[in-house]
Amino acid sequence: MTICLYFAPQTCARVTLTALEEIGVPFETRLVAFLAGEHRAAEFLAVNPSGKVPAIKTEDGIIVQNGAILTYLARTFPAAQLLPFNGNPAHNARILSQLFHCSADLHPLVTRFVLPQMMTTDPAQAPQIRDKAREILIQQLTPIDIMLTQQDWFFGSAWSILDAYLAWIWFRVTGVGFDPTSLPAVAAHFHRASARPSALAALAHEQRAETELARRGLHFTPPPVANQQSKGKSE
Ligand SMILES: N[C@@H](CCC(=O)N[C@@H](CS)C(=O)NCC(=O)O)C(=O)O
Repeated sequence: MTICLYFAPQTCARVTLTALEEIGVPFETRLVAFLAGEHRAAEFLAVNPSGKVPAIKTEDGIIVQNGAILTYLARTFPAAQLLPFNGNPAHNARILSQLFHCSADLHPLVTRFVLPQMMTTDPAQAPQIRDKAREILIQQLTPIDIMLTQQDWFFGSAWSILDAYLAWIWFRVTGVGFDPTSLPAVAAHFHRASARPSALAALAHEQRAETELARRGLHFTPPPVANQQSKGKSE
C-alpha cells in the first residue's frame, strides 16, 4: 500500500514530507485546508481525532504525531537513515529524547510565538505571550546553537530528520520576526538543511499545495501581533 500523508503547507507536516522524500518511495498526499475547516471535518477527524497534521495512512494503519511517524518511518525504511538508531536501548532513548525535544518542547513554543492569539481569550495578551515564547525559545535553542558551532548536523557529521525538524522550527519563527542573527549557528544550519534535495522536493510539493489553496482563496499567513519586542526590527 502506498503511504498517504495528510498535510498542510508551512506546518510541521513538512518534516514528515521531507522524510518521505528522503526515503524515496512513491507516496500520496492529501491537502488539509485549515481555512476551509477541513481539519475539523468528520472525514479528517476519522484519520486524526485531534484534528492535527501530520498523519499518515500506511499498510500498518494510521499513525499520528510527528515523533511517532518519524520513528515508524525510520524503523520501516532503515536504509534512509532518518534517525541513527542502533541495537542499544540507551542510545536509542537518547535519539528519541532529541526527537521529543523538537516535538514536545520546541514545537509548542513555536506555536506560542507564531500564533499567540490562539493561546488566550484576551487578544491584548498576545504580544506578551510572543515575547515570553521568544525568551524561552532562545533559552532552549542556545545549547543547540552552541552544538552546531562544533558540528554540521544534529547528530554530528551525518544528516538526520531532526535537521529537517530544526529547519522547520527556524523557518516558522523567523518568518514572523524572530531575529535570525540571535542564534547564528542555527541560522547557518538552516541554510545547509534547506539545500538538501529532500528539503527542496518537500518545498516544491508545498508550493503546489499553496497554489491550490490560493486558487480556492484559502492561503494562510499568521496574523500580525502589535507591540512586540521585535516590532520594526525584522517584521
Ligand atoms: N504534537 C503534534 C502537533 C501537531 C500540530 O500541532 N500540527 C499543527 C500544524 S503545525 C496543526 O495541525 N494545527 C491545527 C490545529 O491545532 O487545529 C505533532 O507533533 O504531530
